[in-house]
Amino acid sequence: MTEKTALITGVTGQDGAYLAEFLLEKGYIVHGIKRRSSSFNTERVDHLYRDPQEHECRFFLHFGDLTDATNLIRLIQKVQPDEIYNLAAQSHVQVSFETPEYTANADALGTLRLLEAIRILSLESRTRFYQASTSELFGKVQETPQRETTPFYPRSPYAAAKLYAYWITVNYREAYGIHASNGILFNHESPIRGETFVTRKISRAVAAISLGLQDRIRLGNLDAKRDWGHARDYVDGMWRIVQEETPDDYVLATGETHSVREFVERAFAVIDRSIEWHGHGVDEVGRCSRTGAVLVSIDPRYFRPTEVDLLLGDPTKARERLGWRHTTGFAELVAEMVTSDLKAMRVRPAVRNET
Ligand code: NDP
Ligand code: GDR
Repeated sequence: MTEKTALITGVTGQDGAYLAEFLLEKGYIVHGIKRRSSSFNTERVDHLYRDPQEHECRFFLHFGDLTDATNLIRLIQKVQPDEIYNLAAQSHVQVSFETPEYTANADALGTLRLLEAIRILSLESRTRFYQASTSELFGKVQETPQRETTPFYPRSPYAAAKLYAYWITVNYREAYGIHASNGILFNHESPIRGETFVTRKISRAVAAISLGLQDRIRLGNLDAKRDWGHARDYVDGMWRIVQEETPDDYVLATGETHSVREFVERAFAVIDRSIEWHGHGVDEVGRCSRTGAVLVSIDPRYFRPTEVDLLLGDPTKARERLGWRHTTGFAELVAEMVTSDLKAMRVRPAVRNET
């Protein structure tokens, strides 16, 4: 069998890093697109990097951006990928309310630019395409558990942009015969999750509080419920979707849901600390709880103009057709994230808690 070549957009993100590692282990040549940044932004993939001059080098990074069509066309022409995984996105829901136009440009039009590049370069029958679609498409609850046939109702500029990306992927599959598929992935986390998503914000706070670097955590909506899995499992699912003979759209989820409050409780249980919950408007002066419990305060800054209250996925189609199922459960995920942050923070103490 000839060696396959994959191109990953968003390779410097959580999923990009796990996927690059997964594909390299499978013997792929992996090309990733990274953005120019004024500070280092390749920390998650540095361990995979080799000097391109080295004989055995199979991992390559290129500068690029989803908002730059000429760059994408040139890169795809150069790499001639068998598979493109479009993971790049402005992926923060709350930030999308602040930067709606940019989010649409990168997340919606960026997807179109990649699909057009495939057409322009006449790669329709060679290059398979994976689109990182999201459970945020389901938004306002129409049905639970949510499955491939559940109607979409986006609740943020991010979700609206991803809705366009979802449908343009379906349309290019139907119109031009491109092997293009959507993975509708529910939340998935890991020790390398971005620090401003709620799970990692909590696991880092637990570590900082445990080491005496911080004495409280401020959060938004504690009642939101999410179907949280481990990113390692989900990149395996992405690959399985692309290997199917017929392109299609699949939900990847654990089939279990938990509230943000439950995540907090389980995370502090790892360090055996009790919690004192404070509603918003509580005095900010008396900071340490008299009981020695950890303070969790509600901060309206983290509320969203429109919220997604409940996500719970039904991964039956993926299980039956792809043989995919998650392997890491909720408790194990929380413990892994907290333990990893405790270890990291002992070496490099750090407190930063915006967004
Ligand atoms: P991250 O935010 O960790 O990574 C996003 C990646 O996209 C980063 O590499 C980022 O680069 C890159 N990026 C952002 N904007 C651009 C741009 N304009 N041009 C090129 N690259 C860009 O996200 P995740 O790894 O968590 O998610 C991967 C994908 O899956 C995203 O599309 C996300 O929306 C989607 N998704 C994620 C889920 C999850 O629970 N994690 C669930 C469902 C879908 P940089 O490092 O420079 O910021
Ligand atoms: P989400 O993830 O919006 O589901 O999108 P996030 O972790 O940001 O929020 C989950 C829930 O927690 C509530 N919340 C807070 N969220 C953040 N970030 N910070 C807080 O302090 C806080 N307090 C409470 C939120 O309101 C929300 O209900 C993620 C991203 O990875 C998307 O790219 C992806 O598409 C979806 O998951 C599936």
